[in-house]
Amino acid sequence: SSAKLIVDHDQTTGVAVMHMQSPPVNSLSLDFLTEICITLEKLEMDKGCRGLIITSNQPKVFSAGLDILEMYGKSPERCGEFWKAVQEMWLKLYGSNMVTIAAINGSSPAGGCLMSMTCDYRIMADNPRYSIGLNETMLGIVAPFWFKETMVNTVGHRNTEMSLELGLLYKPAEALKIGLVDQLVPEDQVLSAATQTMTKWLAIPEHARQITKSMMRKPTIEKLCSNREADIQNFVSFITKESIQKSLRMYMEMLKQKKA
Ligand code: CO8
Repeated sequence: SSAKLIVDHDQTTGVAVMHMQSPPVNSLSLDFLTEICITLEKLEMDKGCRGLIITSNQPKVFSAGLDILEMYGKSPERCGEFWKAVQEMWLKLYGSNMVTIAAINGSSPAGGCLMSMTCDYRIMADNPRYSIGLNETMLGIVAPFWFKETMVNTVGHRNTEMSLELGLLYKPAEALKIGLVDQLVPEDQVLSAATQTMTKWLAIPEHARQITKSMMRKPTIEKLCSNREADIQNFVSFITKESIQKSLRMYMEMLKQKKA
């Protein structure tokens, strides 16, 4: 593994832990997405890997979501390439045959929340400073249909409608209440809890579990697979609009001010 991803693959248990460490906040740039996809592909092909835990090595943040700088001031070609990589990561994670568990040890907005929702199970650090959700509307952008459907599949239609319209970021306790995460544990126990849960999931007859997972997720996956090019075109024409570029600029300025 290279610098931005540390993968610990325990050959005896068949469980790999993927630690994201792309400073400062694990934002998903084209490079980072590509690296994640290559790693996922390798693990998926490896018969000795049956479970994957995703976590962060960055303090306080699981992932800040898509790298906003990849969507700002970039050429349409570059935006298209970026979006294709976002699709690719989602397809690999949502369609994985492995048991996938998100060990959410920090904030997880937007793309970070999407990544978490592709997993079979989510464990979050019980720290009220952290939040998780699809906050796209707060940036003046619209979560694509497959983000929306991943959330509907996780927390139901009503919770998704309210979340997306208001761009809500939930504290851990609220996220647990609506089922956006499955379990809260003290911060220092996120990884050990994920390992424990993994053992339970890996005890289920594997083939039956995989077919069941595929049955649950197939309609959403197929919808993107049969519309990939149109979805890319849609993203590119939306994100390159002057008004949307302006919204992103304002949002980035707001992030900087919050810091000062
Ligand atoms: N992309 C790029 N840079 C980022 C991002 C990001 N997503 N998030 C943070 N940064 C930068 C900050 O600007 C800051 O930069 P600098 O050091 O140069 O000032 C640095 O990372 C550190 O950030 P903070 O100081 O804010 O760090 P904190 O630990 O205080 O907070 C948070 C961490 C909570 C993650 C906070 O940074 C945050 O809220 N970030 C914004 C998260 C966000 O809103 N992401 C949304 C991205 S959009 C997305 O994922 C889906 C888009 C779907 C597109 C659909 C269009 C059709």
